[in-house]
Amino acid sequence: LSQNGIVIWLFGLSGSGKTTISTLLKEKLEGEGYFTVTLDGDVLRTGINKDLGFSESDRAENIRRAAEIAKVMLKSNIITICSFITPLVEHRALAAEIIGEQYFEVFLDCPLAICQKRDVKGLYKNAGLNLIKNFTGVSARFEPAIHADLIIKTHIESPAESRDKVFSNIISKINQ
Ligand code: GGZ
Repeated sequence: LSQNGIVIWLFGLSGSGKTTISTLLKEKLEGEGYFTVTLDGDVLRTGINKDLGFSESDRAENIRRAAEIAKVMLKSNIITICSFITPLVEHRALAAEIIGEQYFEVFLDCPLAICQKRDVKGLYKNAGLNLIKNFTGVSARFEPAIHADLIIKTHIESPAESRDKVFSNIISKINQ
């Protein structure tokens, strides 16, 4: 592959747009001829991470495994787009440490109230009724970015605008 690998780590609340942006970005990168893989929390939790729940330590293990997979991809110059809530500063620090210099962190900064209103899967409703415990933003901590390479406000801009913003920020790093 003539491309340089990178790990684009999208984080933010459930409903902040991680999967949407990830899918759009993968399509765009593939359209331009770059080999791209996506890793999604929701998906990994049905397979390799199905033994994990949502305590802070299980989330850390979820992130650790995902980051280790992304690191393997990186060795083969693959572009990996990771979508995980990654709620705590220490979770992001763990991913950054495992992946190293090709880690590119993107915060999907969308207010909780808007994520709750979107509620695509009805999870916030159930979390509010206490049918789901430890739900991020409702009954589990979420720490906003203190360091992020890029911050995207998905409640203000369109998914295509957000995708283009990420794309233009990483393109020079994969063409080096
Ligand atoms: C947060 C939960 C929970 C709880 C189930 N808290 O929006 P979704 O549904 O499709 O994606 C969310 C996904 C979060 O998994 P991650 O691996 O990204 O989380 S973390 O990085 O914190 O490990 C959500 C669903 O799982 N989900 N229960 N209690 N999200």
